[in-house]
Amino acid sequence: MRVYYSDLHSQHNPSFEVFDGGVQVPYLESPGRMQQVLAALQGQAWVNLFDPDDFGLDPILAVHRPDYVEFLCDAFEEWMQQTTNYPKQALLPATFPPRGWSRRPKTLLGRAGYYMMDLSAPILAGTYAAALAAANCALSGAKAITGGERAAFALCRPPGHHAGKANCGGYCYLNNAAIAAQWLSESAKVAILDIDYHAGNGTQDIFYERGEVLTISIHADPDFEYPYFSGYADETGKGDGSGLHHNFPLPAGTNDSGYLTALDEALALIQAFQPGFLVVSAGMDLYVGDPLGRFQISRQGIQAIGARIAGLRQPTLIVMEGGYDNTALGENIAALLENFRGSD
Ligand code: SP5
Ligand code: ZN
Repeated sequence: MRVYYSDLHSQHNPSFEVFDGGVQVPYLESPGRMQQVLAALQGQAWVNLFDPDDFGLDPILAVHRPDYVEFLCDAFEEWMQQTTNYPKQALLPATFPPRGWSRRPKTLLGRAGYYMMDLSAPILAGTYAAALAAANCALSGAKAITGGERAAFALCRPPGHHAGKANCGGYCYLNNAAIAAQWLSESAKVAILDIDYHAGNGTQDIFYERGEVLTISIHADPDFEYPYFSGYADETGKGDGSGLHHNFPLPAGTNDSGYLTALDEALALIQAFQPGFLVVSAGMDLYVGDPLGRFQISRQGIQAIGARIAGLRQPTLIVMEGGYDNTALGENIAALLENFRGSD
């Protein structure tokens, strides 16, 4: 299987994040995550590692608003040019607009508040380059499956599924899976299946009113879990996208059998849609040991999830999203991918 990976992610290395209650903790979405996955995959005879190709900005601008991409590109340099009476590390605002305030301010901190949904996507010197490289990994994997590969894995960091048309948040800046899916949709219908523990609010936002891409997310119920404001069962698409988005909110403590029941329903929807390509947003924070998750999915459960998705027999791009139990992350990804090996 072709695996796409770029070292550029390591330049994006925030030192802290803010948990609920205002507690600062070390940033969970760390460069070390990739080392764990690489270590596990390099031990597999069926894995071939590649650098991504550069697809330029067009496929990114097909899902993200141009003013947002320009902000991501320029923000850190602008931040460095500002004079402050406090130390400047990452660009991270502390003021956010209430509902209904749609004005886009001129000041950098105003724009940062406008484009960020929370405090977990700070912008550092290497953030934009890392986000671009991750998007190129997803696009390169997409290109591989249009070329006849049975499956490809995009080892993306930073992750993407919380990034919407014009927002970052939840460790995400550019929506790698959405960018790849939109690119693939020029050749055939596409389905995105998001198995990250958290609702894929960014992917939902991007495709909500679009007809070419079916989007499905299985996740912790936003009634108790981040991202709180999106991912409910009654959000099913609008306009051209009407009926083409499905959320499966699940309770805390969901185990393998509960999860696989929801997954089977999701797979039936994909089968009925008859896509030409499948994109999987693969967050491993559904694993029982995850520090951010409250599901009870075992390693065997993850392997079963992979086997059932592979059973659709669609050309499949698997895109790395979350997963924060670093000691288990690599083996979890290997278990997920195992059933997508080609017929060699
Ligand atoms: C890509 C991805 O998985 N992003 C997830 C971002 C989640 N951020 C919210 C963190 C909420 C922290 N709750 C503390 C629970 C500690 N047991
Ligand atoms: Zn997640």
